Amino acid sequence: MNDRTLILIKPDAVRRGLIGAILSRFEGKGLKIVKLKMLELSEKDAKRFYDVHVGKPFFKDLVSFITSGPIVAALIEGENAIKIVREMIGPTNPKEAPKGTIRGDFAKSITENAIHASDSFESFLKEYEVIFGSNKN
Ligand code: FUP
Repeated sequence: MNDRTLILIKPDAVRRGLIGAILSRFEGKGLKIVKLKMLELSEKDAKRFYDVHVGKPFFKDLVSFITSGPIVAALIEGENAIKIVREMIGPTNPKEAPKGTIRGDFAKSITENAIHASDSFESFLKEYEVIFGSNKN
């Protein structure tokens, strides 16, 4: 089955010139990039995107970081895409992320951790709507 997932290359990774290096990992793994967009998230969309974290101590810093500059969003397709891409990005905290994972190789801190990827089909649907929904260009 061809599954889909959504990744965001976060502002820290865009600022450090890592767009190509990160996207090429997905292509190298045989996954297809089927939609691609560079954008700046509004505060409203950032809060919708991360609504599961509302009320957590890191929420304010998370929203302020993700809106701090351009991001790159990609819709990625392939068998078991959600699971495979989560494995490729590694754990949230880069200190726990092994070398060879995207966060292990590129992330600087738990907030500035280079990349996001959907962790379930339900998250994917919500995140896709925020980034590529019908009211977006
Ligand atoms: P992940 O799905 O791996 O991106 O992790 P979470 O959904 O748990 O967290 C989303 C984002 O919140 C992380 F990418 C970074 C931020 N975060 C913190 O800043 N501190 C924390 O303790 C946990 C998450």
